[in-house]
Amino acid sequence: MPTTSATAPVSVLGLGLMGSALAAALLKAGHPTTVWNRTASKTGPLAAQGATPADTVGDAIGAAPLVIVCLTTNDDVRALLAPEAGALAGRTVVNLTNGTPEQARELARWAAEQGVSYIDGGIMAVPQMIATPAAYILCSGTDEKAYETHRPTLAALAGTKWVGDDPGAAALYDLSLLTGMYGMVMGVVQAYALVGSAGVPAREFAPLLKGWVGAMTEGLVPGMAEALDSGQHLTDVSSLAVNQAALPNFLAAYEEAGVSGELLRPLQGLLDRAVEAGHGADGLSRLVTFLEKG
Ligand code: FVH
Repeated sequence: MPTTSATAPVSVLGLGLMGSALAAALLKAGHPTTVWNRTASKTGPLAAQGATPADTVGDAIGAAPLVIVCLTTNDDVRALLAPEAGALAGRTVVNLTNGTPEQARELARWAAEQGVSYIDGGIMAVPQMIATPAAYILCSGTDEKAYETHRPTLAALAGTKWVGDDPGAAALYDLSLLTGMYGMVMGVVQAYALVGSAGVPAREFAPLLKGWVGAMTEGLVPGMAEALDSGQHLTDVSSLAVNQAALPNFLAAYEEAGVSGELLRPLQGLLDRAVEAGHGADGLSRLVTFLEKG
């Protein structure tokens, strides 16, 4: 993990599961850390670790040149920061709240109007991963210099990846990565439901499922990228036609087992459309082009 300048003060607004983990990591790295949360009692455990609880948002903002925000939604962020424009002027906000690219751009426009440096971030970690080598934070915005200035402080939380000067870029990458995660998680949920319907203990099935999902992801992710970038979707792995023919078996098996097929059923329509359009010999990468609205 990159080194961090432990003397740089920082303020954290929002002490939910993630905000608390971020503040704790900053404290552990030696940063003087001021914390604020709407429900003030959540500052207690961090104060015990050395944080300074602020009575008001304005006090927290005034305590550091770098203000990290991690709330539930960007509407919450906007509502919290809008009355604090004066206090924020000249400081840098790193917003690690989940949101859309357009929300990030809007916040960046608002911040620029107030003389605030705005960096949008996407945390690729759960709270328990903060300050471990597996965690990283995607960052983007129009002020790369501010990012470079505060990068050593952010390094106390996770590695950082700058993904460009479009403030929406971090959210785009974040949501795309989380999309991949949700697809995988939903597949795992469906698999446990099906196998569990026959009384197979989840713990017994877990090693098989883990190995299979891992092996599939290993080849599929780079293979699909190759097909998409080259436009060569013909496959010798597994054609859309053969997947189209097999999918009804999955849906029928769920029915037989008394398990809902709602997670996978939409795939049938997508496969049908692609095969009917003459792409039966192509691989699954072709489906990406059928999701594009154009
Ligand atoms: N937890 C995770 O694994 C993921 C990892 C990736 C990033 N996400 C995003 O991080 C944001 C916060 O998530 P969280 O897990 O910390 O969420 P909570 O524990 O529910 O805490 C929410 C905090 O937001 C405060 N809050 C909500 N609305 C307002 C508001 N209108 N004004 C001020 N603060 C607000 C809330 O305050 P309180 O309820 O304690 O008073 C919490 O501090 C989120 O975008 C994830 O998608 C986490």
